[in-house]
Amino acid sequence: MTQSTAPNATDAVDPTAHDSGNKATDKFKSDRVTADTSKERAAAIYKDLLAAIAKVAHDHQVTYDEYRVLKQWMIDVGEYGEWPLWLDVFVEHEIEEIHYNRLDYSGTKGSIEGPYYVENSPELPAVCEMPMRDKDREATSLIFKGQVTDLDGKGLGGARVELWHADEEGFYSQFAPGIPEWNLRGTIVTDEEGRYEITTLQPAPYQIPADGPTGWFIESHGGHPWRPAHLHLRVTHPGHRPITTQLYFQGGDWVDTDVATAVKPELILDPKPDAEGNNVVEYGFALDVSKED
Ligand code: MBD
Ligand code: FE
Repeated sequence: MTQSTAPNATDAVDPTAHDSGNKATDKFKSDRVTADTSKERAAAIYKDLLAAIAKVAHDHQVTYDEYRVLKQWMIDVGEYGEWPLWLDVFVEHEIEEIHYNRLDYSGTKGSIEGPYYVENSPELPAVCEMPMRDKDREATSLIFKGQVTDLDGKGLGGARVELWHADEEGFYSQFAPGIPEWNLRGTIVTDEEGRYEITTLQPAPYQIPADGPTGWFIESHGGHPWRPAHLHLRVTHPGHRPITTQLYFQGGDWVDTDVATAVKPELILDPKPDAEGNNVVEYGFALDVSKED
């Protein structure tokens, strides 16, 4: 594997699956996770998981060659650091749905976090422009405005709207080389009425890296590697339940066939051009109150 290293932060270097995968894995590992699962529950999950695997192997009469290919592929996913990518694309949507149903959650719909969230992005005022490069300004601007409220529609001042998304080439800062650290990442703090007006760029669809094991997996069964263009958001306010979600664009490519199965009809924006040719859209977030899990 040849590793490209960016000589300086402004050089454009093509990202590799190996590079972005390992960055996502390093980020995930930096925060050692735990769950308070009982031994009984762990045993029940483990038993059903192995039974599901055994059933698939049996139903399809999986051969030794196929078993060895699976083993090699799982080793490759680890070596390319692509477990965060593969899991978030193919499994997280189910966990997300369980999460919201279990909590009996009202308010704006959630969606998956994906592998590219980074906490503590720079704070920005309620009316702001996202950190971006000159080349990002050549893309169509997106003016995204709205209000964070509680379930009764009361504005929540000081709410934090964390926004992160890919650039026009589909690349995320901190996971592709040659992009400034906080490009297209920010934490917008709402005004006293909970409002915000954010100028950013219209993101592009995202293609799963083709040159790594997640790409090979998709290719092996004739799937497509695309996610529709999307904005990632995490909206928080003290005393309210945080929400992690994504927003999509009406009529955009792959909206109906997201490889990550993370589109919901309530999360589709329909921006309209203003006199200057910027796309403008209003979308608000309603937060439920905090309940015990
Ligand atoms: C993404 O940008 C993303 O949002 C998800 C869920 C998976 C891979 C890339
Ligand atoms: Fe994404």
